[in-house]
Amino acid sequence: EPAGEDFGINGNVIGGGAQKQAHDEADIPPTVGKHKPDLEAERLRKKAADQPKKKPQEDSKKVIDPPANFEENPGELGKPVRLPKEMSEEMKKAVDDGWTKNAFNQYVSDLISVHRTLPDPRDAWCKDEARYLTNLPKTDVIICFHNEAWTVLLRTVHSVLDRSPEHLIGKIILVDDYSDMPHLKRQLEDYFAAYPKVQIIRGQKREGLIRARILGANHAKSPVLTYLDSHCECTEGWLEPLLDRIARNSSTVVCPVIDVINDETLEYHYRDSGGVNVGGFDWNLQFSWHPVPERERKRHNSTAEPVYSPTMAGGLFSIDREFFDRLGTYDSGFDIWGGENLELSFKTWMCGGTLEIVPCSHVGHIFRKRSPYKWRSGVNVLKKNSVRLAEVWMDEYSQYYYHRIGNDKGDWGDVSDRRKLRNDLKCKSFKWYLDNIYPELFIPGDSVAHGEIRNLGYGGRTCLDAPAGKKHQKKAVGTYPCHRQGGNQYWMLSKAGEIRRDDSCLDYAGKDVTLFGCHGGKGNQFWTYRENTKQLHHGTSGKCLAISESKDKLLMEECNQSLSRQQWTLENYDSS
Ligand code: LR7
Ligand code: MN
Repeated sequence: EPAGEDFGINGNVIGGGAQKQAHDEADIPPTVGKHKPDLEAERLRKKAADQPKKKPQEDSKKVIDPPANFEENPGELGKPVRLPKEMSEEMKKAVDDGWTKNAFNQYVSDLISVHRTLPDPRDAWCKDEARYLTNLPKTDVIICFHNEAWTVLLRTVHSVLDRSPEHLIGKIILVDDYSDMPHLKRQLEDYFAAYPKVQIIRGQKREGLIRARILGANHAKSPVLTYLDSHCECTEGWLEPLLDRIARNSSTVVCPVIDVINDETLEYHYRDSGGVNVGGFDWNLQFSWHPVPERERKRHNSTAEPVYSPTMAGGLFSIDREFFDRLGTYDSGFDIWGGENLELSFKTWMCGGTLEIVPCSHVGHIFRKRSPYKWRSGVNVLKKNSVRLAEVWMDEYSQYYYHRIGNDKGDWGDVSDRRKLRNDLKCKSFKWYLDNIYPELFIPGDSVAHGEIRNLGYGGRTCLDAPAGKKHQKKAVGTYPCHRQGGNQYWMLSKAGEIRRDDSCLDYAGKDVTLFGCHGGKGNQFWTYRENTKQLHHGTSGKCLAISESKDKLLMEECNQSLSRQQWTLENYDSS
C-alpha cells in the first residue's frame, strides 16, 4: 500500500478554475466537408502529420542528449527503446531519477518523439467505415494527472489530437490534481497555448483522481465524455468505434482495449482481438481481467464486435454525459484512488445501462509496478472507498467483503445521498447483477466453508496463511498465528473440493503445498474435509495436511487420526 505524507482533504467541495480559456472551436466545421467526412483522406492526412519532422527534443522542449550513436528516431511504430549497457555515471543517475519519480522509465520516454507513430494492425472488420454511423457525437477528453512526466503527458494529448477526427473532439481538458512538479506549471500552459482545443484546469488542493474527474466533467460541454489516464497513447481509429456505440444507445458505456506500454522500454504491445479480456472483480473488491466467457463469445459472429464486460478497469472509457449525470457521476466521497471503477460498473448495469469493451478501439497505457505519488498517511483510502461502494451497491453481499477485511470497516463517512440516488433511479439488486451479468464469480456463501482454517495442534492458534498469489505463478503456502483479520487467512472450501481464495487454489504435487490458479480439474487441487476426524485429506496423494512442531511449516503426511496436528476447524462450515 502506498503511503506518504499528509495533505489536507477536507470535504467534497471542489475548487479550481480555468487558467486558460480555450478558444471555442465548436462552430468550426470539420476540415473535410459538412456531410459524410472522408475518413480515409482524414486518416492519410493524419498519418502524414504523424511523421516526425522535428527532433524529439524540440517537440518536447525537454533537452536530454541521446547517448552517442543512438538510433535515429527511437520508439517509432511503438518499438522498444533499449538503453546501452554502458552508461556514464551522469546518465545512470538520470535514468534512476526518472524511475524514482514516476515508477516508469522517464528517461526513455524523453528520448521518444511525443508524436511517435504506432502500429495499426486493426482487423479489416474494424476499418470498414460503413460499420460506424456518420453522424457521431463530439466528445470532450478529460485527462486528470498528479505529477505526471512531461513527455508522457504530452504524448497522451498529442496521440488524441493526431489520431482522432478533428470534428469529433470538443476540448481536451487537462485536470491538474495539485501537482508540484515545476514542468506542470507555466511550462505546460505555455506549451498548450498554441493548441486551442486544450484547456488546463487546476484543483486548489489535492482532490484525488475521482474528484478531479468530477471537476473535469463540470467543465465539459460536449455530449460525450471520454476519460484517459495521463500516460496513454491512442491508436489510429480508436475513437469512432467508441462514439458509434454511444450514438446508437446513450446508456452504453464503452471502454477501448487497453494495450500495454512497457514501463521500461515504452514498447507498445498491440493485443489482437482474439486476446481481448473483460473485467471482473474479487471479494476483496479488486479489479481483475478474464478471457471473454463462453456465453458471451456465443453472442457474436466476429471477435471484433463489442463484448459485455461486468466491470471496467476505470481509467479509459467514454460515456454519454447525460447518462453519466443521471447515474450521479462518481461518489465524491471517494479519495485519491480506487474503487470508483467498480462503483461506475455496478451502477451502469444495475441502473439500466450496459458496459462494453470495444475490440476495434485500442489505447495503450503504461502499467507500473508501484504507485509513485503520495497517498494519505494514517487512513486506508482504498478501504474507505470500497466500504462506501459496498454499503451503497452490494446489498447482503457486502458481508463477504467485510469478512475479508476482518469486519474492520473503519470510518466510511455518510452514504445516505448515494443510497437515495440508487432508490430514486430504481436500480436492480446486486443479486440480479451477479446472476445475470457476472455468473462466473464464485460466491463465498455457495461454498462448504469460508473464513479461517485453524489447526488444532500445539495450542490451536495456528492458521493456514498465504499472501495473494499472482495467477499462474506457484506460491508457497504457510502458517501464521491466527489473527481473525481475514486477508491472507481467508479461505473457501468449494463444493468441488477446492481450498481457494478468489482464483487461486491450494495445490499439492508431491513437494510443497502451493497456491496456484484454480483449474477445476480436481487432481492436485482436490481436498476433502472429514468432519468426524477433522482431517483435510488430499485427493491424488491420499495424504493429510498437518503443521510442523515449530508451527511455521505445512506438512503432508500419512493420515493418522490420533495426531492433533492433522486436525483443522473451518470457519462457517456447513455440511449440508
Ligand atoms: O491523487 C491522484 N490524482 C490523480 O489525478 C492520483 C492519481 N491521479 C491520476 C494519475 O495521474 C493517473 O492519470 O489518476 C490516474 C490514475 O492513476 P494511476 O495511473 O497511478 O493508477 P492506475 O493506472 O493503476 O489506475 C487504475 O485504477 C484507478 C483506480 O482508481 C483508476 O480507475 C485509473 O484510471 C485506472 N487506470 C486504468 O484503468 C488503466 C488500465 C489499468 C488497469 C487495469
Ligand atoms: Mn494509469
